[in-house]
Amino acid sequence: MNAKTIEKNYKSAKERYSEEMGINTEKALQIMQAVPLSIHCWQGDDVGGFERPDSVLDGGGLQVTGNYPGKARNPSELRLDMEKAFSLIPGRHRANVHAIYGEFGGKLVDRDEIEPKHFKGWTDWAKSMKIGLDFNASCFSHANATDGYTISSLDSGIRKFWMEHVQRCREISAFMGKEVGSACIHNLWIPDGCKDESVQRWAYRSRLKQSLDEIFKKKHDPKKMKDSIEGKLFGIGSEAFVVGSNDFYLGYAVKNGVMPCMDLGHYHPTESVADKVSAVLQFCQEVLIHASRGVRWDSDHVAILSDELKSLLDEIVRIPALDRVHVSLDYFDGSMNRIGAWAIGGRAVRRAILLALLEPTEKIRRFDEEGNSFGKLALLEESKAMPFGAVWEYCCLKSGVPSDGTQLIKEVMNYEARVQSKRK
Ligand SMILES: [Mn+2]
Repeated sequence: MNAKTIEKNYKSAKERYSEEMGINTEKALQIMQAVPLSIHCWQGDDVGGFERPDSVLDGGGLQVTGNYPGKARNPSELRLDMEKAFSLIPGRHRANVHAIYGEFGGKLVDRDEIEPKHFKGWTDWAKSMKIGLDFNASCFSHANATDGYTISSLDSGIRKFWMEHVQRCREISAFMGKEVGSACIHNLWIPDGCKDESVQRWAYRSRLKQSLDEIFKKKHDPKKMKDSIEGKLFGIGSEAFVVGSNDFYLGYAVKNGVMPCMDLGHYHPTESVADKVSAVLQFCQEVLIHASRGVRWDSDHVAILSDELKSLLDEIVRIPALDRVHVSLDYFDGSMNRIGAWAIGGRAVRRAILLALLEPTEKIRRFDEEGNSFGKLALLEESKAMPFGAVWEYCCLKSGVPSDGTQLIKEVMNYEARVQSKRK
């Protein structure tokens, strides 16, 4: 669509939102674009990382499916691809990095040996891009994780190895936050659990608690880094028992003042993360959201504008808690163009935020308080037919990102032909 039509459509949409819903679209766009969205680096190379030249996942709870050509093979390709993805999503971005993405100069630096200097490439890049960074310990795809346990392991040597890794990752996070001038969120997810019945749930969980206590003993300046912990229902190889369950981490988070991380794929399929936000924020100052999409299970499909994502952002905006909820993408799909996968997920989150901000919440609330259930439901329904698309397209136009599907697909396919297809 041409710029003139987009401007014209926006003008009429703006008037309708203002007159019928009492909503200022300019203000909504301003707020939506200011919300930082953390883009995960691991979509770009199927969670391969740069530890070894032949980096492939070797178990430990993660499975990436698909073998679409053109994945990033080194740090400069990955960052170039991320820059391309950023250019397709409106708003303020951050980059989310896993520990296996350090730059080790061709040497094997084990997980318990990594240092801030291995991530200088990322901080230099983030500074040049004027974006924030987030970070994650990588407690998987390693010889010390093959039996399925890391910091809750029975083996004290294994526990020590992974605790050292996580502590170093927290140091690196503080370094990143200091370098880029924005607090880095360090998220901890561990695969610990087992395939079949466990008679040792208590022992594993009490070891996990001890390990976390040890890890979090060292306090970091919250202006430089913040901690989050991510629970899960089950994973591949941990179908029967996951040590770090939702209940475990929520309890730990509340008691110890760390952030819980809620991943849209980490709950029972009928459980709603949207419903959890207003509960968890009564007791936790901040939460981290991992925008993913489970298809029947935690399958890490590309986030789309699903009812689940939409109602989650509705809730966050209604509270209002956009300043207490951090949102990151977290999925990996190797079956399609990887930049396209980033763009779809990032645009979906942005759209969900914008849709939430365009909801006439105050009017709906008034009906609710007057006991007019019909009015409440009618306005919720009718607001779905408002010209949201015109506001979105205008936002994309003004941000210099593709405003429609034709343009988006063309951009991605051109980059694939020009850059990704040359990677053999
Ligand atoms: Mn996650």
